[in-house]
Amino acid sequence: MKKAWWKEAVVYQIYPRSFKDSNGDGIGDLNGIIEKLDYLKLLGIDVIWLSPIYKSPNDDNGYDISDYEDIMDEFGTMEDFDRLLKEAHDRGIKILMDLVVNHCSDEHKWFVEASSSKDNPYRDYFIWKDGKKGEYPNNWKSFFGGSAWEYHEETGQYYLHLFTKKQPDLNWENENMRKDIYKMMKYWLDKGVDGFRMDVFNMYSKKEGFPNVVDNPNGIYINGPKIHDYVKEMNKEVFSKYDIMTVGEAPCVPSSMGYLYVGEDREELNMIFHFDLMDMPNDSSDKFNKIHWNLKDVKDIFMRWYEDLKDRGWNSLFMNNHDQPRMVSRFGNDKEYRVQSAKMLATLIHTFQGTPYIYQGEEIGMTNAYFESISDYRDVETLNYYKEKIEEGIDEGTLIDKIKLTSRDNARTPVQWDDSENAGFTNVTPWINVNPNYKYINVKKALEDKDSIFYYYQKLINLRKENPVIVYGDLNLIYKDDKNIFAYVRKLEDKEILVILNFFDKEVEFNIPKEYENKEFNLLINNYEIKDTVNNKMTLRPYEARVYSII
Ligand code: ISL
Ligand code: CA
Repeated sequence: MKKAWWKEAVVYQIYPRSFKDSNGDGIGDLNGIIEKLDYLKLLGIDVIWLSPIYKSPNDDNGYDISDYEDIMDEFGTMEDFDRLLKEAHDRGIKILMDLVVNHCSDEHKWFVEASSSKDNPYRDYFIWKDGKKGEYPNNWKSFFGGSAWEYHEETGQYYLHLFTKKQPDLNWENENMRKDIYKMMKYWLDKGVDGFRMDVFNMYSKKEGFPNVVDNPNGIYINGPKIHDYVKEMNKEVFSKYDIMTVGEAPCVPSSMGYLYVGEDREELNMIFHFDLMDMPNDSSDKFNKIHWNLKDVKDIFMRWYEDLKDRGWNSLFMNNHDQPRMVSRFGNDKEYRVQSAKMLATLIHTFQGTPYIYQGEEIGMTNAYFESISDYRDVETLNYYKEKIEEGIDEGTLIDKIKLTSRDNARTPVQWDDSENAGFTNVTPWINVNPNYKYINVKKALEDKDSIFYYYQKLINLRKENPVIVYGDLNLIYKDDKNIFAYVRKLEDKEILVILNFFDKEVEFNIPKEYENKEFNLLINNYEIKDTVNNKMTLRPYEARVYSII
């Protein structure tokens, strides 16, 4: 397995709006991030992925960019950014920028030009179509509700927007547009940023003729016909000229297709985020449906991606981000066993093969917000969904029950720094409410408790640094069909590590596999106090995680 710094790194995602407010306007900002760099250094992470910080009217919290080379007013100035980059680099922390170029904002100068007349030179930077006898050009749906086409009165055509109507899709067929994007990317790389997380990159290519979607959009506007040409071109024009890290956000990519994007000989990306785990159960009809999962599917997904990329590509590992419910609430137990289950899940992410991603607040076991009133929600996806369903006649209680579990705002409440008012995030009313549990879940408390989730993450991150087997070792699943336990052995040359995870709130027996019965086991990390020495049979407590090196 080829070595690379981005395989050995641990990434920490910051959603700046909710991280730390430094100037008392209720919105997190760049100076707030600078204040907390020492905290991140203490945690031990290597890379920060910054969700978008560019100029934006914030229809989708910065994922609608009106100027790619300027900073959002609420977040600060370019001088603040330059200082952030320097302060991070001084601490040995790299910075990944969010590259959102499937679409921009309708307030971007390109779109303002493009919509001024049909023969404006920028017209073709976007996707315009005539209506079909007063109907939409085709049946494509926006991810955030309704048609993906918006009628533009003044010029009498529709433009495409796969997300909100304030996020018009860029036309990747247009070579000038692509060149402008590459130029912008170089602007950031020349400043010294260390790579990109690429927002829905696998939607850049749209199928010629814009056919109706029949079953699903795969091959039409997701993983479209020219997607590999575009990524390869971007790699040649930009990535290949720098020592950087690239990770593409890739909804609807099956593991069998993963290699095509991240194959080491493909000259495309370093890794992608697949959504097999996040999309469980695969109900594309309504993403607000209750989230069910079983351990067998979880294991299958992890193993499928491991096997399909083995020795030829690299995985990313995550169980939540700014678009998903909190991982301890979804896959663990955010009540009685919050601490144990948060540590157990972290053990999986940090000992499987791939690059681990931590989403802000995860390291202290932050939970879903479970807001009860629609007035507490801010996310455009949630609000559009609510409006649409109320219009369809669905009752409010039913809707809130679904939204409470799945809304993206569950992950977007402010980071809980201490137990003072507003959790030490701000000294005014924050843009979104703080989770009321900040009184007992907060960074200050975590730092004072040697058994906290925080220190467990710190230890996991250290273990990864000290044991190359955790990064590069092969992986063998054991007890594949066990319904309660996820266990595997990692092996690199003569080093072997055994990971045992009880995924549920019941005690369960674990037998050391026959071939290891006579070996010695040396405990590397666990989320309970273990007093007994290892016997061939052990009882795992609720959500217990153990990692042993095998001697
Ligand atoms: O968030 C989702 C489901 O709730 C996903 O479908 C999400 O919309 C998809 O993964 C794309 O996400 C990315 O692009 C969006 C932006 O709203 C998300 O925050 C971003 O991560 C449009 O830029
Ligand atoms: Ca602020």
